[in-house]
Amino acid sequence: MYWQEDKECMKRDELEQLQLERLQSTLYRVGTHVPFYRKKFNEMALDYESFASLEDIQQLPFTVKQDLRDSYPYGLFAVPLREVVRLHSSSGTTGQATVVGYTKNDIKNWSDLVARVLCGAGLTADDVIQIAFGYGLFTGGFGLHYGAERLGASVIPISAGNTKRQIQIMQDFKTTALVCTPSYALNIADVLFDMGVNPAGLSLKFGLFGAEPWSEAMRQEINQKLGIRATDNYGLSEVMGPGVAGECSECNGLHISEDHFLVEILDPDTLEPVKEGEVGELVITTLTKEAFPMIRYRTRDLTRFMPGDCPCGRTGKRMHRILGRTDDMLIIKGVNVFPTQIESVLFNIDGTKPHYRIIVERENHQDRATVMVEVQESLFSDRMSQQRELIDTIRKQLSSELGIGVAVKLVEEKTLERFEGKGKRVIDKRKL
Ligand code: DLL
Repeated sequence: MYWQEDKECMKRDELEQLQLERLQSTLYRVGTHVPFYRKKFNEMALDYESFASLEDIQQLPFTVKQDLRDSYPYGLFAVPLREVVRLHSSSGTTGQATVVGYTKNDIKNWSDLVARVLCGAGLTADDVIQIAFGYGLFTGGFGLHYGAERLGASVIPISAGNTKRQIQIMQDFKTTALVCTPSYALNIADVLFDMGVNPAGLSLKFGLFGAEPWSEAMRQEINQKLGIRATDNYGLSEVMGPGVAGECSECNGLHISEDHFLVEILDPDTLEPVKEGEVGELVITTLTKEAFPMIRYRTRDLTRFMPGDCPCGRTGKRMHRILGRTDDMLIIKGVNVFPTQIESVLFNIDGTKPHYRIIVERENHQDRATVMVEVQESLFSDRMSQQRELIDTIRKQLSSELGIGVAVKLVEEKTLERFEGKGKRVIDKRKL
């Protein structure tokens, strides 16, 4: 049930003591080995050696994506390259790519932390895990792979894409757990249906999905279509990759591996901690990373801490599934809108399919948002009035959820592009 019970179920005071010790050694590591942090600490006349409490973290400077770009490729590494055994890179869809590195020990910790997530979701050495994340510079494939091997499961390193083959392998190899993005899981479920494969005939029991935001409604859709229990797991290359946090089988928030990551939730404007339980930006400080330690990395991901204890017995803080990113947040007609809000509404309306796009344009200084959503084939051959009724229902529900009016366009099934990795559902054509 636990991968490392002694760490996952630590008493709070013991955990905080461990965090403090690890924070002190991380600060020493970066203060002596990373010129970027040394300079910052000097400029602030920061005496990190006198750090006596975790609260002192609030004195520390932040690190942002641009700092990683400015230090490209190896400027933020805290060890010489000969100690680095692995390099990964984030794709850099916006701007220059960034590079992250791992020592042997980092890889060991990473494997353990991913094994924790897998174990928490209910997987054991008896499982056959199909890893349909891209293998390569993206941390998803290799990260999950090493964790799954660490667990002792049988790993199928199929990588992303070639969906029909995924299904063939799933049938032949009797895959019990599918690991990929939630978008790709939906894509696989649709192809399964098109191929006439009954999911009940598969051995699939678990789905471990992450790497992009998804809604509770999308989870239900995937669970039902694939006949599995899907759990969410979170991570980012800058602080490690997958394995930072994951849901256990209670599906009641993501358990954060706090013995390796110090997490804060801050108001993205004031950079002060939010009030208890409020939504804010997740900021992460690594506590054990050797090659690439990060101090107060601003993830841009929005979440909140979940109240209460989890019946599973893990004691670390839990975070709510990611609600969106500060940079994914659309401001339409001055109102903040997250794509996952739109997704939740669409998934709960009969007749629509779980495939949509959000298009935002600006005309005569006015924002206009259009939601394109695929609908059941039968609706297109049906009376126009039925289509109009559906458009009306979607429009009303969206405007009550979002507080703004949006246009709705129904499109035929399979007209919108499908995803094999992270989905891209927002097209913002405004030149802001
Ligand atoms: O996506 C690491 C990962 C791989 C996590 C596989 C889980 C599974 P990056 O490519 O650096 O790393 O992207 C990190 O993806 O800041 C979030 O915005 C988003 N993200 C990751 N996991 C989740 C999740 C990997 N479970 C960025 N829910 C992060 C929502 C997620 N967003």
